[in-house]
Amino acid sequence: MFINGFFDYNQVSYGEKYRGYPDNDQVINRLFDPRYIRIKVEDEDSAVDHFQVVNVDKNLDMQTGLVHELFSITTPENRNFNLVVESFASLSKQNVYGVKYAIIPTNFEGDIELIKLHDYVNQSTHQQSEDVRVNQDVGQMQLDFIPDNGQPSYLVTTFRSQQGIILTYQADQATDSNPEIDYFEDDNHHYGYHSKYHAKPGSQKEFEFLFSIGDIHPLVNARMYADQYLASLDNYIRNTSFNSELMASAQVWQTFWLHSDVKIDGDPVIQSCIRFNLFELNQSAGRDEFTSIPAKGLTGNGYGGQFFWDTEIFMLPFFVYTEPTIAKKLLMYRYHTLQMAKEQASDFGLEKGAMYAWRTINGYEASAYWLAGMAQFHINADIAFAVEQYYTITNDEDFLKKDGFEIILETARFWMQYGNFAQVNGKRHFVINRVTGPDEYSALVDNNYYTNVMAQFNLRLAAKYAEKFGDTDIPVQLNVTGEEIAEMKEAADLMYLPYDQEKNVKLQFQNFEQLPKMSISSIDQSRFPLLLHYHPLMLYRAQVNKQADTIMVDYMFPQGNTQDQLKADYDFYEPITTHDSSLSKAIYAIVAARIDRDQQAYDFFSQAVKTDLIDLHHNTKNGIHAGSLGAAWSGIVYGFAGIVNNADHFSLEPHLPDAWNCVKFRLQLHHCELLFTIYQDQVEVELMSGKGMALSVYNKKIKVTPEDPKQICQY
Ligand code: IFM
Repeated sequence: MFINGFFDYNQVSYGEKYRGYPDNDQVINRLFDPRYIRIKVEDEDSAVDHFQVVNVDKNLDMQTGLVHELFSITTPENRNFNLVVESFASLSKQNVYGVKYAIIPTNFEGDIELIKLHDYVNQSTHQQSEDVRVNQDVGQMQLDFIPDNGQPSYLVTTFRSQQGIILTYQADQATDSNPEIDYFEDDNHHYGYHSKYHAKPGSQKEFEFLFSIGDIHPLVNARMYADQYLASLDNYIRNTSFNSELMASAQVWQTFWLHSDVKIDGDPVIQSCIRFNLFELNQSAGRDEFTSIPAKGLTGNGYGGQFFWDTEIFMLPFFVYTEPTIAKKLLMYRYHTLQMAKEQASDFGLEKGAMYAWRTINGYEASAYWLAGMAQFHINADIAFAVEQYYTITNDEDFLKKDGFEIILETARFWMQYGNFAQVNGKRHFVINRVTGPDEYSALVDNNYYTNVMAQFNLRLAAKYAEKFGDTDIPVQLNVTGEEIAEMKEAADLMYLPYDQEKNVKLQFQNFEQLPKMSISSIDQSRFPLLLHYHPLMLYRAQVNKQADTIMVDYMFPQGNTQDQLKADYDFYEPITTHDSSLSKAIYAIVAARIDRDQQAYDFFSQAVKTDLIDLHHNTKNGIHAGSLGAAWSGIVYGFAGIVNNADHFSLEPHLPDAWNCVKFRLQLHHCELLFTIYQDQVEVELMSGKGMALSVYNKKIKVTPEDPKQICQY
């Protein structure tokens, strides 16, 4: 069990620790598995004896969120029984988790005792790995039972981060035909539930439990107000049942699917995969403004459960277009951590601006390998880009004024501080040297194309909104001056963007063309991902990409590029890209679709969308690849449906895969909800709510209004 934002620090030990290196890593805590159950059969005890457990079946019902598992269990004395475990994490009450057991003896009659007691905190997984992406460390937690509460209740506190949460759970007998369940205290003063009954072969008895899991509090508060917190937690699970909570949660899922589902006619495997992706995204997203989406969702502690640019660039588009309230909360997390970003900029030695952490939970940098970590300064512009994307699609002026603009301004200030004006080839330019771009097989380069384009965008946004809010008191509050804005505009206009005139390609960074090409096709399959088999410098010194880098620019800023330019970039970077990062293939799929490389688009997309279901990177055990799940949605919407969303116009240029008869999805745009049904040769757009809007399909203009809500457009 992972709780978003519940983490501990781990001291990082460095061989040589230079100034500014973070002292601590941040690691999401792995709590006990609430499905854990101890079963005694006559004199055999699952906690002591070796019960053989075979997982016969496991299903996730994505419509309701219910996980259904069937285990066949054999005791050392050959007693057989089936155990059915059903569980769900509630979406209607975010604190609630339900688990239900059914026990069915198959070959014996005898006494069965069920004990539901969780007296440990860190669920051990015995994972040993040399993989840098796996987090070996676990937080240190302490578990205290809260006595005499009438139901088992715990206070879990962390040692170093000084956080505390409270949990409690109740048992529900469901029907009178099920054995009674009693609350008990054992000799160690640990509290739990147990039930003992006499069972016959084929008889089925059920036991239900509802957990109520508290919010994260500072340790002192958690201890001091434990009783009060507990009382409010009790409210969530009092006078209710597993089934009622499951139904309530399923209803929320139903609403989610109504607005967010993607229906694909003609490709059942991809259909299931995309739904799994959307399900996981929705499960993992922080909704309290103080958490974001960990790179592994809430399914593993790979990458420490930390937040990266994955949220803003790869996952946020899905939320902005389908669940804008969640998108806003995710952006508010960045607003609430802006203060930390400013502190970081100042500690770093900059006079102004904000420097967001490359990877973090609490807002402070947790990356111990700064070359592929902190130096990925593009995160600042990525966040500003996300603010703009949210604003242009939702027109949430209030957010922009109160929070969004400040993020944009402070990140723009960072660029002015970190970059500088300089002469390049005899011309005055703004340059940003010594940065790491998205591709983690190069580091500390000069003028990374992606970074510079993003910084340019960030600077222009700051200038645009400083002018827009010029008549308000916002510029004064944020100390914005006319000179500052003029300088930002100049920097944006003079931004240096390296370009290879001979090959006609955007250069990943200055002097990239001087590096030797690494021949990926001649490398044995066993040596991928390269990061596990080569010294980083061997990769940094070569033309080899872990993931889309310059191609990110072609994905995010398609306007102003000719087809020839997109093709040249694609043909240059695709052969040197290993896609060792799960964030790569969906992006290549989008650009491939735009340049009519239909088969490649489909191949890249179908691998990206299946990333975790086929365990593409052989590491799903450490958690899902949340960014890739989000990028797969973008693959459909930006790639196959071909949407392009400028601030002032929305258009579609579909490239549907041959196998698909049609794809259907809804988007929320400018307070309207539109249902798109895209066939091989026509697009149907239906206004589901809102005042209506104009858009275009391959340059043909259409308009949907409440009076005329449905338009069909051939292409
Ligand atoms: O943010 C990514 C990065 O782009 C590639 N390495 C893994 C990170 C977390 O997913």
